[in-house]
Amino acid sequence: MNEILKRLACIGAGLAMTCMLTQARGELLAYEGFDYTEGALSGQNGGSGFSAAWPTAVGMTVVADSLSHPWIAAGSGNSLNTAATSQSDNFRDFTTPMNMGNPQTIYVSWLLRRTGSTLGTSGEFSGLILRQNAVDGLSAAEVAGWTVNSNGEFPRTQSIGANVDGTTPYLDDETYFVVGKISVAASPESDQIFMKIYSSSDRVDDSEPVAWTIIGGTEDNSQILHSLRLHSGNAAGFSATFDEIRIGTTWSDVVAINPVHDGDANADGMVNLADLQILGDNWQSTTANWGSADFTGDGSVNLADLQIIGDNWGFGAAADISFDQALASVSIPEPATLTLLSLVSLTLLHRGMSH
Ligand SMILES: [Ca+2]
Ligand SMILES: [Ca+2]
Ligand SMILES: [Ca+2]
Repeated sequence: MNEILKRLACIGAGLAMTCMLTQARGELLAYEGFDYTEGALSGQNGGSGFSAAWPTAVGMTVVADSLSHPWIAAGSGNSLNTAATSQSDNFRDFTTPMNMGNPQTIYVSWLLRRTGSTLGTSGEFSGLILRQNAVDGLSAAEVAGWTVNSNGEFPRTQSIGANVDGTTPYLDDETYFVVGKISVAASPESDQIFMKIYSSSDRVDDSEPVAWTIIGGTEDNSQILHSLRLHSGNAAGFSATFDEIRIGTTWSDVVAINPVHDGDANADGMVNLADLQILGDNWQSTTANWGSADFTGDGSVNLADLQIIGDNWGFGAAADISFDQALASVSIPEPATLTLLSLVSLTLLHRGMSH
């Protein structure tokens, strides 16, 4: 289908926005959604961009269901769990090695969920690494890694000669969407690695953010990426689950946004009392994220966020009570209650109240 026909079809289907997003996305260099039967990963051969099946490895098991994140389009198949009495480790070659010898940027993303870790305990790492194989006279090299530091909880960027750790640990039983970037500049020794981590409460950026969770040091990463390595530690009771691995050359290649509706703090598809209660619980917080009712993305929960709930009140299901009834019933700490009630009396929220 040519582009004009495709656009007409999209508009005809009432899916213009979806189609535009699809058109804006480039081609993935590799994808692994673990769309395999449950059981050992060894010998499974799917996804795209890989030259052969997963090799034999200990402790790598395909488990039921994909991981999911509220802001990311649903994945396919199952997911990969790593738990072993010795380190879980596996490598899979790309069909076409990625040459980082020229100005080039590679993005990766995946979903990660860790279980059974204890702060400060070693052996609880879990990482995704792009590596140069020892072929054609090249030395094996771990070119770019997005892993967990030796304490087992803090995210880490790993590149040629430099590790940089983040300051906020991964939490157990939380599904994170992780985006990594490795950028090779035209000038030698100024290549850089980046890492952005979104908890299930964070709004995922639909375009590349200025602020990253970790920005690595500068070094020379001009290498050839032949393979993907997944690994995970062997601490007792610890396991990591990986899913929906994407590798591409742009942010939008690897970030397939599925936006949560404005005002829907708990991402359940409705804007109602539960969301307003979350806003009340976090009123005037300055360290908030989407899941704590900061819909504007400025880190603060204030009138602008309340206005967004009001504007979207009742989305997804018929509201059981009006917005003004909801405001009166929700528990919001003093003096916020008075502030809110006075705002209501000023009818600043008239759009929401009319529902
Ligand atoms: Ca999957
Ligand atoms: Ca909701
Ligand atoms: Ca805000």
